[in-house]
Amino acid sequence: MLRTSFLLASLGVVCRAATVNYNWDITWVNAAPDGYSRPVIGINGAWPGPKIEANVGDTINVRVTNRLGNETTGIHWHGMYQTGSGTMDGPVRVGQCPIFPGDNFVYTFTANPAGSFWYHSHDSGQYPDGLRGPMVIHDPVAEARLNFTKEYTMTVSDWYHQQMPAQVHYYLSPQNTIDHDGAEPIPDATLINDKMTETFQIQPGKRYLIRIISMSALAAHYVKFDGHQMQVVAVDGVQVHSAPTDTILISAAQRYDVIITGLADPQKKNYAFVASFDPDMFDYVPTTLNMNNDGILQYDPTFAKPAPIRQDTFTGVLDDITLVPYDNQAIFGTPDQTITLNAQFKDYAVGSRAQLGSTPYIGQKVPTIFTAMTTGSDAENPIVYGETVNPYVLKQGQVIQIVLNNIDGGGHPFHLHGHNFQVLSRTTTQPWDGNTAVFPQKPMRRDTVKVPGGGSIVLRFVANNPGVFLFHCHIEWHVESGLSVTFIEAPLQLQKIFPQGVLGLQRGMCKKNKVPTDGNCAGNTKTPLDTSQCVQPLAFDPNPWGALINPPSARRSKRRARDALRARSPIEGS
Ligand SMILES: *[C@@H]1O[C@H](CO)[C@@H](O)[C@H](O)[C@H]1NC(C)=O
Ligand SMILES: *[C@@H]1O[C@H](CO)[C@@H](O)[C@H](O)[C@H]1NC(C)=O
Ligand SMILES: [Cu+2]
Repeated sequence: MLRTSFLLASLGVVCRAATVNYNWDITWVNAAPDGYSRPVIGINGAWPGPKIEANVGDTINVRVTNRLGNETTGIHWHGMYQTGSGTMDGPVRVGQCPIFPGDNFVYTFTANPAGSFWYHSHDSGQYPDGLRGPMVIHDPVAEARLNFTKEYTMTVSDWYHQQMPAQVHYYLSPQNTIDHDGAEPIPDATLINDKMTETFQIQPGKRYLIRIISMSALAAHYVKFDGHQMQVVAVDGVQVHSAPTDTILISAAQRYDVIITGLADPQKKNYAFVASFDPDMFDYVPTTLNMNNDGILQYDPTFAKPAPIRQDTFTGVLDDITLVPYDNQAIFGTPDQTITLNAQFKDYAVGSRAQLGSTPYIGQKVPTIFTAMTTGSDAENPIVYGETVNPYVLKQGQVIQIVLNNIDGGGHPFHLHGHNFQVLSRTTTQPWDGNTAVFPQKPMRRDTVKVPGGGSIVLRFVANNPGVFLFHCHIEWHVESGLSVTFIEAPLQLQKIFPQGVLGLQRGMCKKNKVPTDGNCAGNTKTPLDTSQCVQPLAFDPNPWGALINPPSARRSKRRARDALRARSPIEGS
């Protein structure tokens, strides 16, 4: 209560905060969004799941009961800061133990910041099986300024016919290395709002806010509205000075809030819009794959249906790095700590794996946040977390700079939990050259940024949010193959601010399911620096899921430049 009022005061919000409650049973249901019926993970017997809506500063409670019977779960509230509520962030084995079948857990967190977000399972590559949905946190002041008549939510996603457990099993297997050079399964459809044709009602001269939210597992989408320019007003919950564009390219987990204005004279026509797959990450483009999902801006149902937008290449695509935040926040000063990360894929006997830190990410026996909470002053020593979680300890209040070089040929969207970050530089063909003179003075901020194939990105943020936060590629396949590192942010402060009651609840749930919650990565409370019993690097589970249903036939990989780049010598870390 005290914490909430303090937060509201610091946000300058005058209206009183409400509590928004959701009660979710996570269940299997059948759905056929593209005409192909399959089991999907629904909420309260329905799919797609509900949209979460609240005002900034509200308390959101979501009681999640796992009624799947045969899978664990855990839900991440993508983009929420989770200040002082670290075990509510959701990633399993990082911020909590899994919610086992039959168990329930109440996520309680403050709706902060405002903007367009989404929720999704953060357990075992599960969200592409349907457990994801939009989340909108309203800021009445910002929305009044934008002066729109109505808002629409527009989720874009890729969709698979096969279930994730079998696909992840195949993707990580040596067979996939042989068949496809470790390539990702190609989706079967692209969805807008979890269906094939979405219609937005539009009136001449009126302004509409469209919250474009990518819930993709793999593919980025080009989004374009025929005859209507977009004004980009926010990215990933960060308001920006309005910027016009004809086309956006939205990667997995990113969000763009755009204003479109109804034409004064629509000339007795309705207008098409499209979400079109960017094939960058596709091993090949199947001839049967419909790359487009067509929507309609409808002025009048009696006007003719528009011809769909069909483009092989999209031009006039917004470069997000040119955006300027509405609050004009200045570039954070000289970094106190620079973390250099190289994103790369390697083939092992068990199959292809990815790594961002010193090893492919593999979760430890003790969820990382519990190690941070229970190892006293040793929590500041990265050793206690286990090498396989790629732990980086951040000091309270320091300016952290991330330099990420992408050794892979594909573009990857990197996401930081618990923060948004300033984006200072992006190169498309080479590692960062160290030139800080080109950094913008009021850099764009967001929480998920695309790093081009073979290129680099430089980010800064302030370690002002004690907690345990993942930094990872948001392509779900790459999460499973290990493209993650863990930031343990101000662990001693975390130990002080974290509510013991909440910790107790979590502990109870873990203990019941025999997940240790105390001590180092192996649950060693006596000698936390002894990590010999922890999961060691390259301890891959070669068979994380069951057998594959209908394995894709072997075909020659048409892998792009990735092979060539992989052969290139790795860039030295700092
Ligand atoms: C769990 O059960 C559902 C519903 O019967 C099924 O479709 C799914 O494949 C099962 N998952 C696993 C991992 O066995
Ligand atoms: C708000 O938008 C409407 C168009 O929908 C416009 O007519 C009006 O002038 C705008 N108001 C302000 C204060 O900008
Ligand atoms: Cu990736």
